[in-house]
Amino acid sequence: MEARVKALETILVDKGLVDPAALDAIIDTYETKIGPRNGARVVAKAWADPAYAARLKADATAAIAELGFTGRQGEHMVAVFNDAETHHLVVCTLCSCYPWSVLGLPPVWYKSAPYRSRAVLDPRGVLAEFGLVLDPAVQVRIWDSTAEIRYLVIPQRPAGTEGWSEEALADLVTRDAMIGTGVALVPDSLRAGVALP
Ligand SMILES: [Co+2]
Repeated sequence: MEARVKALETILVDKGLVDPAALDAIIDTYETKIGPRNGARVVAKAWADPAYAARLKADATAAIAELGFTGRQGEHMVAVFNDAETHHLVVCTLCSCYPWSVLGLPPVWYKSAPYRSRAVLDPRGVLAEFGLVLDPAVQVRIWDSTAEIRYLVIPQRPAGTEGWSEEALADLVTRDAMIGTGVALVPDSLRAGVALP
């Protein structure tokens, strides 16, 4: 695969169709400048601001663009909200479609054949391998990303975070929680039952 990509790149560069420096700039942007913190800000705002959550539900592309997150691989976004009854999980069964504008580049496992097939065939088994064991009563819904639509999971807000700033809330939102292979972090202070300042 690597050799085929290299061969294709060489042809495109030779024909003057792509500029290697431009390719490097794009890759660097998504590798180092755009990452899952963008998505975490979207989730935190949805938790803190019900009107924003409603806009996100109605038109995720526009609501995410309000925060300035637009661009490649994020043109048509759909936000799916976890609740007490339903847990959402995102996969691309065909390849590796992923919402770059909010999560950056996909992790290696997201692109692997075992994840792509098993997320559909045995989602609870896959989730357990990520350390996430759901109540059997919770329904798991799988969303298959495509070149046209990219999904962002909005995890449930951890209990006891009422009144937290969006910045503090965003720290609880992991990349995996936004793919659905995890849930939002529970702050240690909450776990220990210690009152927060
Ligand atoms: Co794909």
